[in-house]
Amino acid sequence: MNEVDVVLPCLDEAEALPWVLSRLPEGYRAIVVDNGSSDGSGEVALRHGAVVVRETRRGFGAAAHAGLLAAEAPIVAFCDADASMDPADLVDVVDPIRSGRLDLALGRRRATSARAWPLHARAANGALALLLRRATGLRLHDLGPMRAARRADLLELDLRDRRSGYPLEAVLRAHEAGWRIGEVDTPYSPRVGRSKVTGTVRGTITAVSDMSRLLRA
Ligand SMILES: Nc1nc2c(ncn2[C@@H]2O[C@H](COP(=O)(O)OP(=O)(O)O)[C@@H](O)[C@H]2O)c(=O)[nH]1
Ligand SMILES: [Mg+2]
Repeated sequence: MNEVDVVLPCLDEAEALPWVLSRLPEGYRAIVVDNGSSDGSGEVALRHGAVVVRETRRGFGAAAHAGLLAAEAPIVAFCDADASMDPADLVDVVDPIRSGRLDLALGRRRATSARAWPLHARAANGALALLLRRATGLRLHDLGPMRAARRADLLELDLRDRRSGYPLEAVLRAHEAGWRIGEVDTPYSPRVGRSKVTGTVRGTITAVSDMSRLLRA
């Protein structure tokens, strides 16, 4: 069996997928969760060797969670499918889980160019990370999508958010459950194709409101 299953939420990423799927480390299996793409992403993913899960309910969390439910490996990692992050870097994120040093490892995005991370998205993310630090005392700087944990642990968190709050809810619930949580620096580059979340004003507002609601609760 593979040691790591990698969940890749995907909404219209046909252009990015061939590179993304070529970058998976040895022993890692890709699970692309196609969330109603209209650009043939699912077929591209199949052609490039990924397991494809179709999730009809829209939303980043719906896709991420469907991927988790489909995973079978002892460790599950998450990564975007837009080529903004390199799946090869997952090795560094998975390492503290393999060694048992952490229960949840988060990739802290480090922009490789100014274009990688739009200013409004970076500011919103920074503000949410500050609120998260205040709420939990955790020394975290990013609510990025690249992460890893043991599959059985993740299932036990029983996450409910199915939109943009999913990554934050995971950190909050993990903290409540007493998990050891830490960050690993990961390069962040300009995506291929058009952004669905923070590249748009509407997507950013949804993300910030989903996340603020969780922090208030
Ligand atoms: N399945 C699914 N994936 C999504 C959805 N929205 C975004 N994604 C994927 O989640 C990842 C992050 O989205 P992206 O548009 O890059 O957001 P950004 O990084 O904030 O600009 C990409 O792999 C998208 O294809 C969605 O509603 N459903
Ligand atoms: Mg992106």
